[in-house]
Amino acid sequence: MESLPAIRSTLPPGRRIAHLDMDAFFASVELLSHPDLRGQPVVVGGPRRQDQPASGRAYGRLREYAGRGVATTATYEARALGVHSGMGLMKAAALAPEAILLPANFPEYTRCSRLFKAAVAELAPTIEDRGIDEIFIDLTEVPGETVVLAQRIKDAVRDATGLSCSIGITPNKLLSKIASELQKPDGLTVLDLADLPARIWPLPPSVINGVGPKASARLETMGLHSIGALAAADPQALVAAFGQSYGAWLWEAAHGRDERPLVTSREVKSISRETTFARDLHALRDRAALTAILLDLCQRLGADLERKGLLARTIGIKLRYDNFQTVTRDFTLDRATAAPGDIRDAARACLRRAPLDRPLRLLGIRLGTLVLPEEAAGVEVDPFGAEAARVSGMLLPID
Ligand code: TTP
Ligand code: MG
Ligand code: MG
Repeated sequence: MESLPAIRSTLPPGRRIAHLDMDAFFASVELLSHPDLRGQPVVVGGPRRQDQPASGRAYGRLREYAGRGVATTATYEARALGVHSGMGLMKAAALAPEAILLPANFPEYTRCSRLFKAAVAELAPTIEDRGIDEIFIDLTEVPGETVVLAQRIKDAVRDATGLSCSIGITPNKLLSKIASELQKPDGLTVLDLADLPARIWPLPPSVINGVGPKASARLETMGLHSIGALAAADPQALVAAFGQSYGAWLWEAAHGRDERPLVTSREVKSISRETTFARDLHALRDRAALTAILLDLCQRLGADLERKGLLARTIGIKLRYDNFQTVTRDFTLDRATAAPGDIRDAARACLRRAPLDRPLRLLGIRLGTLVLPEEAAGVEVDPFGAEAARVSGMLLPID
């Protein structure tokens, strides 16, 4: 073991933030079960698995595809032919007719996603989940030299999944997100602010997360084709063109400044309260009594959240029937809340999805996906990370 002072002396001043992104994620997962396709152009997308021809048939070629499906992703061999995520498969077929087309298998991608995140968490526990194939990792307090540590993380991901990833490490999330792309696939890029002029400024503004096609086009018309040009621009001109907040942010971003903390999941995973009734209650006949109990639970949970300074996004109910069978239902809101009224509405939505024909002995409410208010406010839009509002339910054995 290294001694603590030695470790400390290897830590650079400021933060050390990693962004890890899996390489050609869906396609790479497919290659794990189709190793014979390694080295070939492979595209994932199109028809659902159950609509595929019976097994035993050779893989489908892109040229045989007819339809309106799009590519979710493609191997780097297919990308070399011009195919990319989001491209219509007919267009992709024109570029890469001999490429193999595989249908998406989301459960398997989710399984691999959990595996790689768990492997990283063993080495560095402060992680922000950014979607199915990427995370930020705060390495500031993790002992070890940066490159050695990054390599250890890459090895752990490969051991856990058989997959490669790319990592960028810089003082903040903004730069790390850019850096992880710089040497894909299987990349490892460490940058500090002194590297900005050589490594970041030549890049187009569109590589900054938050600069979309519209802002990019506007910057083009202003003659600002690179991040360096943006950094050298008059910040007042940016504010005039983009408004105070976005204009100022653009200029700060071009200078590599970003103080945002990682948004990690909370230690407290859930808060719940439940009431066992004095006598069994029936959903219809005892509606008033049940409503009063429900409102009381919501009030108390609202107070629990307030005391802990947290907001909840997932609201679940638990019902136990007279035969001791237990049922749960949950509902994930698209924004976090601590308001008893929101909790009540979500709990009611859950109740409508539960069987209510037997007498009940217990009602419980559980709050999950707990966040701090500043995290809820700073939620960024990420189509692959965003958990869509969902309703789920399952039947539990007697507990
Ligand atoms: P990305 O990380 O954007 O792409 P990637 O992992 O395929 O390739 P790279 O090596 O450049 O990181 O997205 C992760 C997965 O999300 C991707 O494998 C498939 C899915 N995805 C879509 O379904 N549609 C899309 O438009 C994009 C961009 C990704
Ligand atoms: Mg990826
Ligand atoms: Mg990604």
